[in-house]
Amino acid sequence: MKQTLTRRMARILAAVALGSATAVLLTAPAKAGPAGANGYCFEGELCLYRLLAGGERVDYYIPDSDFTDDNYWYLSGSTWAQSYLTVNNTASRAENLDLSCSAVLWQLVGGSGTSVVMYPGMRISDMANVDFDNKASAVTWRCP
Ligand SMILES: [Ca+2]
Ligand SMILES: [Ca+2]
Repeated sequence: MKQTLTRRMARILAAVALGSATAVLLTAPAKAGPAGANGYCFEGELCLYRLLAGGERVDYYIPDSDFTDDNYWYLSGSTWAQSYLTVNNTASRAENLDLSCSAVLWQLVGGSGTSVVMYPGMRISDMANVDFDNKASAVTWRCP
């Protein structure tokens, strides 16, 4: 329970940090990518993949209502670098590496339309199996 609350607080703090960062960056060039994304997929994150095997990926730790301003990361040598490829409507594989919260993928920007609930630790090796290939446009989280 404590861990869950701590995690939820971390999400809230990250969202607040994102809000202030956005305000500061209003006059600067937009930097594509969800808050905290770096191409590395760690516990607590939702990892989306563009292809069924290998290829580009992107990691989400907090809610993101719009994938159109998020870019994938690709393996450059031994490190992940930002790709020009946009996440919106292109993800074909997904892993929820959060072991206590469910990630909900949404068909439409803003978090509406059809959705797919990814329970803690759940992996979908082919989003076509749940009729969601190249559809994801937003993510929210449900924590116990
Ligand atoms: Ca976004
Ligand atoms: Ca979509």
